[in-house]
Amino acid sequence: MVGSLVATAFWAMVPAYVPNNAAVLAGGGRPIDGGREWRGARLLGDGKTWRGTAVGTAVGVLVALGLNAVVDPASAALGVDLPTFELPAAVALAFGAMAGDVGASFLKRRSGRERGASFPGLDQLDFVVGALAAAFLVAPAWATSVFTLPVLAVVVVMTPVLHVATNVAAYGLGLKNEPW
Ligand code: CTP
Ligand code: K
Ligand code: MG
Repeated sequence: MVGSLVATAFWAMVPAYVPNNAAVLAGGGRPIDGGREWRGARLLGDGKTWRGTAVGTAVGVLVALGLNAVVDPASAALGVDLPTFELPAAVALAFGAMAGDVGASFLKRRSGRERGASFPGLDQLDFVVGALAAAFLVAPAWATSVFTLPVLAVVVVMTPVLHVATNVAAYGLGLKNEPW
């Protein structure tokens, strides 16, 4: 029961988990805010680039399509009815995750935090809020059937744990400048 909830929650969120990590690898180039400032601080900062956002979104969508290709054997192996990603849902999860992260940077700059500064809570859940909001907006029937209340509860508890673990690993591997 709990195992199948965790499996469903993880599977359904993979297209939202992948983009931020892909952006770390792909980042660089022109910042989205073009260097502009607002009220004495950068609008978003150099950590939010067009390339990172585009590549992150694309990789998230491709991963969702890859999961679709193996949904039957994966469901059979786990004994869980895992969801197939409708294309609009896949795009919403991936782009929503990136947009949530961009929104968080906007809030970080408004609160005087420099690029790379941590904002506990926001750092771990910004992309979850963005991905889920976009999925429920763009593909409401799909999102409602996949993200039931128990699945949402698992997502909210599991994501920060996974996020902290991946970022510490990425920092350890020298891929990220900070362990958050
Ligand atoms: N990145 C990017 N575009 C994005 C998100 C991330 O290019 N939309 C890349 C940047 O190289 C960024 C790195 O991934 O520095 C790590 O992402 P993140 O931790 O979100 O950015 P920070 O540099 O910490 O900046 P901020 O304080 O604004 O979060
Ligand atoms: K971030
Ligand atoms: Mg950071």
